[in-house]
Amino acid sequence: MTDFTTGLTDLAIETPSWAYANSGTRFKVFTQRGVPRDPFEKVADAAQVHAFTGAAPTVALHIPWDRVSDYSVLAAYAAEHGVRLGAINANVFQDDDYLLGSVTNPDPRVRRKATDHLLECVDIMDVTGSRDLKLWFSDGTNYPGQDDLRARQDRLSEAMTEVYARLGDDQRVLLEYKLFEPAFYTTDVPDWGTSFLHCVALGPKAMVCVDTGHHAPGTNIEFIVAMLLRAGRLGAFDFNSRFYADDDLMVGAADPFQLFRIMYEVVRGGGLDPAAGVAFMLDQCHNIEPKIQGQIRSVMNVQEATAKALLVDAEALRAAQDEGDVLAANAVLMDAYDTDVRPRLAAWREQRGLEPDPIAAYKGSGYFDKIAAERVGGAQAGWGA
Ligand code: RM4
Ligand code: MN
Repeated sequence: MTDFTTGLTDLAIETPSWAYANSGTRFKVFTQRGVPRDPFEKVADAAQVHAFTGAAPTVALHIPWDRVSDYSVLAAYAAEHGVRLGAINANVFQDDDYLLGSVTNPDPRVRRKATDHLLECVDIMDVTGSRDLKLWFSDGTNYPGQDDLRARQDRLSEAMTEVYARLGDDQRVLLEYKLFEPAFYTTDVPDWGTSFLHCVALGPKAMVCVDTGHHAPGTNIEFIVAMLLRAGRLGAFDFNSRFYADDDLMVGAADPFQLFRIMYEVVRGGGLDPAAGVAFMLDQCHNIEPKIQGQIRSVMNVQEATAKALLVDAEALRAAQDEGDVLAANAVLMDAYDTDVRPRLAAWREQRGLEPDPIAAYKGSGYFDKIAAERVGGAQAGWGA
């Protein structure tokens, strides 16, 4: 088991470029002051989250949302701001051609176009130095009989095989699953089992991405985490919080206890060790709250859950489990969960030359007033929904 300080120091949380942009629901995208107009401004905002937390050294890009003419310039800009470019998220869900799917579309022309986009994303990774290509497909069907479910799996496999062959030695593909939405009858990668089967068929550089918002209510996510870590296939998390469906709210907001249980299984399975290759990413949108503060709060929530998980007395737990002492074993876990870790986290920050309260420090920095004044004119980045 990892010790407390090493575990916390190893924990690196990647923030998503899209969290800094305007977002909303299918009813309305609200605009906020100071929102980035281009990927450079998104990276600058992500750098603020890292500056105040010391725990968010990378920022994920979404292509084409974050298309730039020269990715080496964006990578250099990130480095100047103290962060690195992280996972490349391929977007094959916002083009009219994808009405009936992207890589599983019945039309070979559309499949070719989607696969070419994925390959282009690997080209971008070569320039940015990103390790991970993250794939989430909105593909699926709305009506029974609409398409052949098995043929769609074959098409998915064909595209993934082509992309996998294009990966460099140190690059990986992360396959994300989601129960439903936007397809409502079948989704082509609806669950971890489907993702896992494709990953195993592809090879060791294919890993499963667990988006915490992509399960049916009541799903035991920590069990999935334990299984994937055990099989060496937990590639990444997309952290967020859900009350109902894919809410994309701040991680740990609805159920901090679930986040603790997930992080306990991560710790238990050695997933905090950087060598395990688990990427801890946020996949969130801040529709009504300030975005940079929302990201800082989210990083802190993951840190708090992790700190509690690291406090679980492994020896006492094992002893209680071996004795079959159900209540004692449960109490060991609850003791850790019930510990107020905020003073320890404040001390950890101070040891690293950071302010103990990142939100207060960010608010006092004047950064928001500066971007609100400077970022006037131009088109704010957003989902365009
Ligand atoms: C999807 C999925 C992907 C993310 C998009 C924005 O639901 O979670 O990870 O790229 O949303
Ligand atoms: Mn996601």
